[in-house]
Amino acid sequence: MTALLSVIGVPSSAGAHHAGQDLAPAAIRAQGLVTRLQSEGLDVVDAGDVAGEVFRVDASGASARNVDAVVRVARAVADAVEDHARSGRVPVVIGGDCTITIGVVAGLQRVYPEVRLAYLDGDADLRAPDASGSGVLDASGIAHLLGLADTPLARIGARHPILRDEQVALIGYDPGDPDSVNPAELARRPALRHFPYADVLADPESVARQVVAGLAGNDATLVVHFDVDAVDSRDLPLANYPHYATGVPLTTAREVLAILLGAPHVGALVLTEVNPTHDPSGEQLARYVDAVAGAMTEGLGQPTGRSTIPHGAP
Ligand SMILES: [Mn+2]
Repeated sequence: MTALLSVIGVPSSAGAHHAGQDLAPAAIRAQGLVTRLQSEGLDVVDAGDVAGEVFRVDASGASARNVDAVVRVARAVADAVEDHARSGRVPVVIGGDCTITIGVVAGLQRVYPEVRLAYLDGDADLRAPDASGSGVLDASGIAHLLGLADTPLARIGARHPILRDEQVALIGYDPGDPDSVNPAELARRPALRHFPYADVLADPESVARQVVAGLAGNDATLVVHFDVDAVDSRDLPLANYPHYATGVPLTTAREVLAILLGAPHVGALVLTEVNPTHDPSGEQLARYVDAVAGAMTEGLGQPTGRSTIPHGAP
């Protein structure tokens, strides 16, 4: 059987630098993602949106800005993801800022015993929000998942830390961004697989296959996260926070995504950081939807080789 997909929108910019990403689920649907996947023969239902949040300036001086709203959205995502996964479906979660991926992982962990994360993103997101100075939670997802950041967002799962180093692969990050990655932290974490964008540019297929070989299999359930800022903004200026002259072309991101989505058991796909206000004509969004839908058709349209019905659920 092929994967049974549930599209879940998360109209939230709570954890971002400013509003805009809250508009992405509607904009991506308007570009025809769901009907395109159905026309490719995939079994897709549109499950609608969870309750989102629009960015507001947090003038409290908190080091983790808007954390209450971010946590509320992440918990709602976890509940929706759990429901659909228990029905044997693969949630396709359309964000929304990157903090929603924490909710996706936490929700799947209620259903599957071993959840792992392939994080295709222009950022390593390894800094705690207070260390970066901005307090923007959106740029600290991996730090929260691995327990390097300890805000209420790190405690939404049944486990703490939510993931261990060996359950995560960073793909396509900019190693030169001091707000996102500390080389010493990576050096202290040899089990954390990491492939900066230059590695992906040099051999995207090899990187993607190494990630699949390292994370998938042995009853692991893979979450695939795709932040559009993994793509060089010169090619596709859709990312909420632009990344110029780093990252990879859209065609390369599509190639990597297709291989990741072809892994033995993909439990969820998360699409983040699209800000449709950057593209009033929808021309760039159409390219994005074409790439994502193409990768999903290649990766998820293949027979899974195993049932997606959860087993060993608590
Ligand atoms: Mn990013």
